[in-house]
Amino acid sequence: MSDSCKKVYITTPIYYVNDVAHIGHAYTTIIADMLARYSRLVGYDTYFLTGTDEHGQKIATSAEQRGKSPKEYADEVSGKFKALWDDFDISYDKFIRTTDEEHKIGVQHAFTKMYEKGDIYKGTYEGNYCVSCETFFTDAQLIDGEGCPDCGKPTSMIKEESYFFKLSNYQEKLLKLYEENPEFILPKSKAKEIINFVSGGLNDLSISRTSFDWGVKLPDSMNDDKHVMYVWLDALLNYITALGYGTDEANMQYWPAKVQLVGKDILRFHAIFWPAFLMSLELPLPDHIAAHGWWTRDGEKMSKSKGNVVDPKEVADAYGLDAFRYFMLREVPFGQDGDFSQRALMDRINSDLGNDLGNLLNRISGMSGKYFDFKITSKDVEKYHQKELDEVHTILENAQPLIYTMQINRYLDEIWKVLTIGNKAIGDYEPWTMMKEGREEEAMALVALITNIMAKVALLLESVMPEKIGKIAGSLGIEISTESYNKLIKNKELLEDVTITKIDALFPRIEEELLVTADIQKVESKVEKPRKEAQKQKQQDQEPDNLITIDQFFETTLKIGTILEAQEVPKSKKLLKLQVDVGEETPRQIIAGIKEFYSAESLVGTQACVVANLKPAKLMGMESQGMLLAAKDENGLHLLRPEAQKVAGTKVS
Ligand code: ME8
Repeated sequence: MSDSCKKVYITTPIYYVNDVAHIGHAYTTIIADMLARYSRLVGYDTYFLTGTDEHGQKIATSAEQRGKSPKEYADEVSGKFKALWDDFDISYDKFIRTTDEEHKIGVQHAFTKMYEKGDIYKGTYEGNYCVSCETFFTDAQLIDGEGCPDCGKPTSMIKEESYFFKLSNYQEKLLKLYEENPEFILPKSKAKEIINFVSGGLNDLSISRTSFDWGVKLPDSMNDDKHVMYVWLDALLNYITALGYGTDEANMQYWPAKVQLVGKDILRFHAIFWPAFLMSLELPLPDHIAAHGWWTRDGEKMSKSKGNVVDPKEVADAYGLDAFRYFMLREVPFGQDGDFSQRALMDRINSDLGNDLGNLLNRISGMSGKYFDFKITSKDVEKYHQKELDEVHTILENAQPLIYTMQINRYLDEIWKVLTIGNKAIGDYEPWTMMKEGREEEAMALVALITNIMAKVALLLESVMPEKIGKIAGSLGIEISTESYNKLIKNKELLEDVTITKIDALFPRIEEELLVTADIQKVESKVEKPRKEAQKQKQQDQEPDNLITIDQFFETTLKIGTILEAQEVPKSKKLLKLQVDVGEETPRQIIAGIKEFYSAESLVGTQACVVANLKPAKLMGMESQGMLLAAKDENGLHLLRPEAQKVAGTKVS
């Protein structure tokens, strides 16, 4: 097949709408975007899918806690994901929502096919269910007889009528798949745990629920409207319903997917259930299920309740979107976990992007302007620099296959080797000496070599940093296009004559950490405790005792909370027991000494300002997970409240 008609389909997981996007979600989406952009550049007919996963008990419960219908709530959060990806210029071709009508029809169509094939039967399920992971577990899998082995939260025993998918029928076929396609699961190191799991035997999979109704109904032909589909069956099928499976199937020509990106948390669903469903539907299987590692803060999982979530938009706004993209793709080998730190990001910006890349472009415009009135010709490059050119072409040729096998950090390492060749050549050949000695032809060949290196590198970095590379291309007077790729990369040709345009520094040096939100500072103060403490000490030495720095102020996380419930604490004159929504998965219990001033009923539905990062304390044997701010004088005690209603969890600063 010629490259131009080769189809490449790239997918991200569809994200649950019970949470806002954090850098983990951004990471998956940025990798997928990079693959899609590279595929388009190479000339492949590319389709890139992302979207949101909106059904299931977890979403229904989150919506209820916020007093919204599931659809209203899903619309709101799905809209935020989409807006973020648009803001990040993510080049998706379709943003699917599992509440889309076509998706539901497609899922019902798939159910019917599997049923007709004899892969679905009706039975009864009894087991330990984790709502958070929307998964059943056997007794043996539970932690301490109760906890979910994936997320640690308590499971509950559920017994219900259910439809089952005959997963057990697919054990041998799956093992054969892994054996015959050693790159089906990437990185390969992750395949072992899947193979072990499948070799241990597969139970049939419960694929419907009767205990709630926020899901896709079974097809009418089943005549059974008590059931909705299991959210993972519904969700996984998005990868084909987005292409019109069961409705308008024109885009099914993109199936099978080239790479399906997932986080390691959901590899099992994608490497076991998903291929089994596809086999049942008699559809071809994706080339790669690629599972990346986990981003943590200070070695801990990010979560709202820990207050250590990194907001990707804040990072991109502070440091630049392209620098953030580069950092995520370069910093951590695909498949391994990474810890987010502003220091590491700044180092990448100052060193790799500022010194190696940005500076080389400066040198090109500086030399071309000073010696050649910005006009560069490549005509003598081969005469003087064949060796360097050969080296560059070999590196770039060998680097590209690393992309689809998800060795993206190695791909970037290789490209940086090429930049090093360029930077080194300037030092080795000293064009200023050449010019002094009247060796103009040689100096031109050298500047042209560097310009060609920059152009080739720009083409191969466009998928990583589209905006900045657009600027480099503008400066070199080239276009980032498949035509340029074919000429400069594939056919290893050189640039036509070009005129260089001087541009502002692409990656100005960053000396100071730029993020100052409470959450980030809080975590950073743990990560870089010694440095911060020294700083604090220095400030304290210089300042009167009763003043604090803004850093110290931000150590306290203040949020607006909505009081959902209030009860008197028996035998206590002062205490009320409150359930307060501070925008987290579950409300916080706060024991507040305000009974003399407020009745329990008068508080329900009102808002107050909450100190959200206090260590939990016990009051009369009950845990208090925060504190309400209040002011007391001779007129009594009054809670501090926002002047107008705010979304629960809104930060106070
Ligand atoms: O699992 N580090 O959705 P989800 C890296 N709806 N990546 C992370 C991350 C972290 N700390 N946290 C999340 C679901 N991710 C299902 C998927 S697909 C048919 C259904 C990324 O919103 C990572 O890609 O919980 C992970 O797999 C995904 O977000 C989970 O998103």
